[in-house]
Order: sequence, then structure tokens, then C-alpha cells
Amino acid sequence: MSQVGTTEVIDGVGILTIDYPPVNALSVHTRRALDEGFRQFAADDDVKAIVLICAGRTFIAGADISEFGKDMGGPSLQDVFEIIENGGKPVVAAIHGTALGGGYELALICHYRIAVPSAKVGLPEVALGLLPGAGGTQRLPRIVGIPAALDLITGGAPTGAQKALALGMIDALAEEGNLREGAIAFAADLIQKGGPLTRVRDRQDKVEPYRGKPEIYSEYLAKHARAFRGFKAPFNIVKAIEAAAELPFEQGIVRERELFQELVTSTESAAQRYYFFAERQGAKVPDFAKDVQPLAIAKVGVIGAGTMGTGIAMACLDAGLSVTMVERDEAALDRGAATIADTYKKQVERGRLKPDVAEQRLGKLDTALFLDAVKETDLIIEAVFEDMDIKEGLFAELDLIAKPEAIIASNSSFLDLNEIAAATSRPSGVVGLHFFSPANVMRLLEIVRGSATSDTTLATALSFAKKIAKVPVVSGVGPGFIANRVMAPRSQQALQLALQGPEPEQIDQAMFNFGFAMGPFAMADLVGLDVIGRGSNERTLQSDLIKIGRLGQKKGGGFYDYDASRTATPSPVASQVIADFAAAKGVSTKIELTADEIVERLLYPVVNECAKILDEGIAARASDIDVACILGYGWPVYTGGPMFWADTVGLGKVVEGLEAMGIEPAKLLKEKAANGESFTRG
Ligand code: TC6
Repeated sequence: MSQVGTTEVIDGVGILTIDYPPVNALSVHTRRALDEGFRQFAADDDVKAIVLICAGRTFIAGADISEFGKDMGGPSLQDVFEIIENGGKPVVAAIHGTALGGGYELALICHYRIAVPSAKVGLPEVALGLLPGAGGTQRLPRIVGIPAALDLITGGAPTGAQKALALGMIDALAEEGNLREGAIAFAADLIQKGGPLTRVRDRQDKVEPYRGKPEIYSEYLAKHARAFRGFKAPFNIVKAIEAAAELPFEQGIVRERELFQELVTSTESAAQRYYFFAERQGAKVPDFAKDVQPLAIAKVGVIGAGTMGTGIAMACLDAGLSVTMVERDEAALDRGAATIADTYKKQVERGRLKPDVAEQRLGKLDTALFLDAVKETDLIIEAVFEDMDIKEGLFAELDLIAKPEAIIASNSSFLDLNEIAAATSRPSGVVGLHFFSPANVMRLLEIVRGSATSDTTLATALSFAKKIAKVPVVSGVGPGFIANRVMAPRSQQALQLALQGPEPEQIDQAMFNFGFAMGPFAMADLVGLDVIGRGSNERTLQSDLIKIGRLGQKKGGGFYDYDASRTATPSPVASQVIADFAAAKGVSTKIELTADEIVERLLYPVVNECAKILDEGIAARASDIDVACILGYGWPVYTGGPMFWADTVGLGKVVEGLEAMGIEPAKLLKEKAANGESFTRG
């Protein structure tokens, strides 16, 4: 028996324990251990029933994602499944932690499933651009019916044990902490009763009522058109589930395999699998001592009760931290506190939050008009007006007030963190925590590492990010850090292009088709042209629009016209402003571009900026930039982010495109293109 699997027989129950850290993924080693373990039990006449259980933090959490697209070796999943399902002895899957993907599909092959109340089960493959390709699309509908299967598999969210029991996804609950005993007792009971070898594949009752009803699937796709846009996997999942209703099991499995193959070889899935690991890489800082211990953070001070301050306060409260929010102006403080109370109230009304949890969170919020109130906090996050003098003054004051070991963080989105830190006597305890608005919702947290930021401070910032459920990306000090800096050329190019003929709606449409939720002009109108242009005295296209009161959506007009329900229509007035501005700037060449050409115009310069930021060491790796753009700017995940996308396009083509636009390609980009290298692969 391999080290990954151990077997034991107690009173006729064979127990196979899989131990393959960290998550018992179905790697070649795990498959081998399953194959050997089940063969051994099949040949052992003393074994009358089998329990499959896992050691460590979880039941099998899925296929080994790093094996996809490679020669897998060892017994195939199908071989392993065959001996479990048809081995002639009842098998009980004993589930704790998360039985996901191939792990839950394996549990569906077993004849029974028992789980502890804290366990979760599900088929999350959609998030990897895949479908459950080991029978999940054929077996789950046979348990829960077609409508529930559509939601569960296209949504991908795990289901808690209680709900899973109600849906039939598991058969019984074991006492928390006593899974092994519970599963052995369940198996012993089966032996005693001569428990039947029920196979999920043989069930028809849940799918029969939906047979011959193609409209179920077309209506489902129409209803979710917005969420599925650009992705491939949801469409193949729906086709596979339709096959579960319409075809005999064996044929359904063949159909599932074809549809899986289409996905696993697609760029979309490659991008989404790359992104899965990219998100987890962010917390691993390359030049960082491994044994540094983060400081404990229980109380957080937030300075500023504006949009950012209240969002940050809620992100902390949501994670169970105590928050003291400080604002000098009483009315502003009251407004901030009311916003927080109101947000929780709405979440309760929508059934997203239990009333007692909302109470608890609000109970952990203190407000104050004086900085002294944060003297006991472990971490202070400043979210005041973006002005260096104000920030320097504030940091000097906080330095005198804060505990010596407290960390002081700035939420600045572009100011020099080293300069801010120099205003204190503890630059090693200063770090940037750049949240994206709304800070309680957006998952990205850029952690800005100043030249003096200590490893302990950085480790604490990283563990704080995990605590408040953010995805961290570490950035060096530089204007705009990562996401804002690399995405800026998109807007600049859009504005320049609009002077040469293409209308804002045509440019926005090209960005929408690429996969962004909206284009740069619609976005500018949403945020407000006055907000975007704040601090600049230059004459710009925006300043010309502002001059005639076109501040964006809130004023009924910006780059677009808006009706009372804020529906946008192309604006002849804005078109005239653009034409006048172009004339004033001496731009007379008019060009016509296809949507693809617009994408190149706007996004190749983004790639160029990414290459610069990587070369300068502001970002440690290409994948960090991709994560920042996907989570911070809604760059479509199925393209993998700007760096992965550039590799897909071909770096040589990007270089040529930039040169054709009269933009000097970044040194690193040119080198990689010349050497046939990529940013993200190999
Ligand atoms: C599938 O099954 C398809 C089947 C079709 C049949 C052919 N593979 O997230 P964490 C690593 S598709 C390889 O930090 P948590 C992860 O990279 C798969 N590695 O922990 C990390 O490594 P590091 C369907 C994996 O406690 C470490 O484990 N399954 C896999 O916050 C810890 O991960 C899924 O999509 C894997 N499958 O969350 C589940 N999973 O320490 C994906 C994790 O070197 N996984 N690793 O950085 C998860 O959702 C979560 O990892 C979790 C644990 C909920 C299991």
C-alpha cells in the first residue's frame, strides 16, 4: 500500500484512509492509493462494507488542478470509479471539510454519503472553466432534479451539509468530530441489514419529469445571459445536464466527456486555471523571510468616515474585528455611521444577513471625533483626503498616539508611501493598504511595501488581508501602484481615439464585447467627470463637458445622455463637444476602426505598462498584475488578465501593434517577444 492510503478492517468494515496534503487532491498518488485500497478490500472476504475517509483538513477537494493538460499517468479516474461503483460491496464516503469537484463526484460513485455538519459538498469546476467531467453532470441531476442541478453546477458554490442532506446530496449526518465512528456504524448497519448497493446512475425518478422539455435549457440560458457572457463552461454544463435528462446514463457520460474535452483544451479554461493559482500566489512574497510571525490584529482604527473609510470599517466589522472610526467633522462622522447601519439593515432586509449578526457587528463599531480614540488599536488605516500635506500631518500625529507596536497604514491610491512613512518615527511599521471601492465588497487589496516597511509589518498586512477575506497583491511604491497605473492607458487611449472619429458608444461597445462590464466612457459617467478630473487645471475633454454641466449620470448627461432611470443614449451634445475639442487640439485625421482594432488600441498600451511595472519590480510577478486587473477593474477572468492575454495574442504581435500606434514598446516586452518568451507560461 502506498503511503497515501492506509487500510484497516474493523468487524467486517474495511476503512481506507487517504492522506495526501494539503487537500487530498486526486493526483496520480491518490488514484493509485484508491485503486490499491479498493482492490485489496475486493479480494478480502472478511470485508463486507467499506468506508472511504480522508486525513487532514478535508475530504478530497477535487482533481489535481496542476495535472490538467498533462500526461496524468497511473490508474485513470474512470478505472478507480469502476471498482468502487461495481466492486460488489457497499461503499460509504465519510466527508469532512470540502468534498469538491472530482472529490464529490467520487462520493457520488460511492453507494452512500455521510458528512459532519461543518462539511461542504459541491461541483465548483465552472470557476475553472470546466464541467464536472467525472460523471457529476449525469449523477447529480439524478439526485436533485434538473432545475437544482442547473443552479448547483453552473453556480459552483459549495452546499453546506444540512442543506445537502435536505437535497439528497448526502444521506446522513455524523456527529461533528466523530465522523469515523459514525461512518463505521453506518457501514455496520448496512452489513446487518444487507443494505442494497444503490447506484446513483440507476435512478430515474428525479430526471424523468423533465424529459422532452428543451425550453428548460433555453430559458435558463436566457435568464442568466448576463452572468454567463464570455464564459464557455456554463453553456457546456447546460448541454451536459440536458443529456442527463434525455439520454441513457452511458450515452450521457460520453456526451459529458466530449463537452469536458472541449473545455479543458479551451483558452478560457486555461486562463481560469491559471487565475486559480495566481490568486493564491499573491500572498507569497518572493524575497521574504519565511519564519516571520504576523502580529495579532483585533482592534482596528479607521481615520476618515467617507466612502472609503466606511467601506474599510465594514470590511473589518464583517470579519469580526472591533473598529474605531474617527472623523473630525461631527456631521460627516454621523453620516458615515449611518451609512454602515443602513448597509447592514438592507442586508438583513434582503435576507443576506441574520439580524443578530448585524447587531453584533454594529456593537463592535465605535465612533470618535478625536484621534486619541485609536491609541489602543493594533492597526490604524487612514482614509482621508488625498493630499500629501494632510497625510504627513496625520501620520506625525498618529505616530505620537499609536501603541509602539501598532501598524499605521495608508489607503492612498497614488501618493508616495515612503514620504508618508518618513513623517513618523516608525517607518518600518508603516504600510499601504489600498482598498478598491466599495471596500467592503471588492476583493482586491493592494499591499504597498515601502522601502522601510519591515517583514513583520508586511506579514501582518498579509494575514490581515486573509482575515478580512481580501486577495492581497503586494506592490512596490510608485504612482498608481499596480491596478490604477496599468489601467490608466486604457482611458487615455479611449479619449484620444474619440477625437479621431470613433464615437464613445462604439469604443465602449468594443470593451464590453471584450468582457468588461462597461467601457471607459460609461465608467467615467458613472463615477462623475468632476471626480475623475479632480485636482487638474488642464483643459481636457472632460473639463469641456464639465463646463457645460455634463458631470455624468448624476446630472443626466456626460459622455452619454441619461433618462430618469439612468438609461444611456448616445449624445449629440457630447459629440459636438468632442468635435470642438478635437478641432482645438488640431486633430483632423479621421479613422474608422473595427471592434478588434479598438481593443488593440486600448489594451496593448495596458500590456506595455504592465511590462514596465514588472521590469521596475513594482509587481513581483506577472500573475500579480493579472489578479489586480481582474479583481480591481473587472478585466474578464476568462482571458486571464492583461499579461496572460498578451501571451495568448503573441508578444510579437503586441510589439508590432504598439509600434504601429507610435508607442515605444517597453524593454521587457521587446526582449520577451524577440526571445519567443512569454510572461505567464513556463
Ligand atoms: C475537478 O475536480 C475536475 C474534475 C473533473 C474530472 C476529470 N488541485 O485554497 P487554499 C492547493 S476540478 C491542486 O489556500 P483553503 C492550493 O493551490 C477541481 N492543488 O486553502 C494551495 O496550495 P499552496 C475542483 C490544490 O483552505 C493549497 O492547496 N475542485 C487544489 O483556503 C491550499 O489551498 C476545486 O475547484 C486542487 N484541486 O481552501 C477546489 N485545491 O498551499 C479548489 C487546492 O501551495 N480548491 N489546492 O498555495 C479550493 O476551493 C480550496 O483550495 C479549498 C481549501 C476550499 C479546497
